[in-house]
Amino acid sequence: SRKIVVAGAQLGPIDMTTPRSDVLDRCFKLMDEAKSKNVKLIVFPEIALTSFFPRHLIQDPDELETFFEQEVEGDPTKALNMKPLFDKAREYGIDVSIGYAECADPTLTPHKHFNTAIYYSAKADKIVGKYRKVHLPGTFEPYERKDATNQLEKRYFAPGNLGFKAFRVPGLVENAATKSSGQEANSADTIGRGDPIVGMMICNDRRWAEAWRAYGLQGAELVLEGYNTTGWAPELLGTNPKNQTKEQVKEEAIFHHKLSVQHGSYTNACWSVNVAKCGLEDGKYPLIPGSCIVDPDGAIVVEAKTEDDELFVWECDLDLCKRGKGKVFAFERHRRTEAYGILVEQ
Ligand code: CDT
Repeated sequence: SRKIVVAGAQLGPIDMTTPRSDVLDRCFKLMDEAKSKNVKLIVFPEIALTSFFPRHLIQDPDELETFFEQEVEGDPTKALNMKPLFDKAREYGIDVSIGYAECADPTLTPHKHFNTAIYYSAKADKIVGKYRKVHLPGTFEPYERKDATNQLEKRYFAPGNLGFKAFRVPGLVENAATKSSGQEANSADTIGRGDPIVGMMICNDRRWAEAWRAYGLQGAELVLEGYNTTGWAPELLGTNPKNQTKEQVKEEAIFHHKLSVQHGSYTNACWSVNVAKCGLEDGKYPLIPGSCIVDPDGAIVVEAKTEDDELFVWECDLDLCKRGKGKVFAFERHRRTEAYGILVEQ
């Protein structure tokens, strides 16, 4: 059997002044609950430990730096603000995927920053997967409209430079025929067997078919995705006939979120775990909820019910990926790469 009990750890709002220690305490509560439910993998959102700071223009580099985490001795699990979380994961024997703002090269001026997610394997007791967000939304300069909510990811982060690299995770399923130390997704003949093949994406990436297909082509069975998505901002009102009210703006944002993750999971025959940071940050900036786990047929099997800290759990049977991977989306039989040149030429 290739079943894994997976949890999404949705986080409610985090304010600009909230100390990391408060956020960690909230994360620990969710990890305690996960342990009591026999969860093997817990997934936290994008930039999980702070407010979604790219909505603010922060001009003082020292202030900006306070939102970033730095590896210690080349190891993100030792990063000052994250170490307690990974110590807990080790103690509980639970794998953790989490998003954070990464200061990658503190020797450079300005520092090299990425919007990053990592995967900690309790079995290997190390990071076995790292992803840096490729699709950075928003602008470099703040919007001219004064009441707009900025999205300054292009200003604060470099585009991810690690590609979309799937990886195998050791120890998650019993009796895995194909063992691995977590580095490489294997060739087509071992897909659907052995250690699970996992991919990570971050927020805006989920809207891009290319990101999903890159993982699909590596046989990904489980895609982990955290997000911070604006649920309301004045500039979003009335941009089409269907969002004439505040409620409709939020509804539309949730619709596009679910559409993206359901389509991505279906067309690549993989599970996806989609985890929000949501609710009203700083009492002023709403982020959509909609955290959910999607099965390889594109159906939502479990969904968070609140806009606050909440654990949602599902036993994901990786063997359910076989139908799509073996038939409608058997890429090796049906893809027509000779017709796809335009995808990379433009
Ligand atoms: N964090 C992040 O990537 N947010 C973007 C907002 C873009 S506006 C639709 C997202 O794609 O959800």
